[in-house]
Amino acid sequence: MADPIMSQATARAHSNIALIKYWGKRAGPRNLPAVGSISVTLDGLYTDTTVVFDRALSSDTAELDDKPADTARLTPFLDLVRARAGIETRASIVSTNNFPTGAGLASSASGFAALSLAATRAAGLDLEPRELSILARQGSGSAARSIFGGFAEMHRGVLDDGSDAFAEPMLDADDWPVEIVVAITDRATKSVNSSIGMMGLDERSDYYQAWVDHAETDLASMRDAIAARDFETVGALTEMSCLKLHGLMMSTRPGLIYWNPATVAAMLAIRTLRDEGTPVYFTIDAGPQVKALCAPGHGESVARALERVPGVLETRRTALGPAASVIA
Ligand code: 2P0
Repeated sequence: MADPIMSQATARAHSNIALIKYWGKRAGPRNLPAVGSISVTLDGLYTDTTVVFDRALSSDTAELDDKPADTARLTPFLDLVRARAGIETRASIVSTNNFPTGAGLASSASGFAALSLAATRAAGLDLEPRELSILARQGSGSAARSIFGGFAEMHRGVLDDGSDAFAEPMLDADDWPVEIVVAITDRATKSVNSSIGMMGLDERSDYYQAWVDHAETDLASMRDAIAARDFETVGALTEMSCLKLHGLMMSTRPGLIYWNPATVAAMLAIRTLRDEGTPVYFTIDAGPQVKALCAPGHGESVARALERVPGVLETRRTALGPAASVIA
């Protein structure tokens, strides 16, 4: 289309948490994952992003939570959208998270999913969810999953052009209303972001090939367990994928430790709750927060228990959330 003087759109995308984790990239320039992943999208954690393409701008600008943000990762991403729309106009991006940014709560997932939707709509494009997921992946691997609500699976794909590396919906949020409780143990931005943490793993970790080799088996088991609504198996696979991920991180030169003492205390508290009969399992991403996966109806009691764990600053309880959507 011809570049309009100004065009804008606002989108909301929800954060997601992987049950079967993504970590590591295939060779190539398009942010291709080395392994598939399976996630749940969260109702209570989201990013709202407004993109304005404005011919008065000489470069892209960005603001996150009312502060200027670096455009180094954003301009190449907007260039993908501009190329697709056949426009050259620069854009302003204004984004807000309703949760701490960069602290292991998947802000890049909700952020790049919201940006993908807002930027394409503002540029006059109306992409199918799969195309949007492929685009979002190029911003951040986990963002490909936040295009969808409920349970979603990200495919690693095999093609160099990334056209088969996208996420797909598995179950809607209402199909199986499991709950998530996030125990926040530190609000600071993490020291090693995920993209850097997972760079060059084949050279940096002796465990990496084993991680890649076992991914398909874990994904297949998780697919079956979700289809059967088998909470205990979903939970056990989730906890094991988390521990394998952190084993891989710790084995990476230089060893990456994202946990603090409260992280470990919360993990152990969740295991104690389980021993006492509460259906709950933990997972942890590239940060110190602990996410408790709770069977339907158990979120409140788990939140109360985690609030009593020394070092847990606060908890957030959330249901599963919807797909990314345009809100203005
Ligand atoms: C996941 N994480 O599956 C895993 C588990 C964190 C731990 O995906 O380089 O920000 O932008 O593709 O998506 C975080 O990594 O990395 C992530 P990039 P991303 O959720």
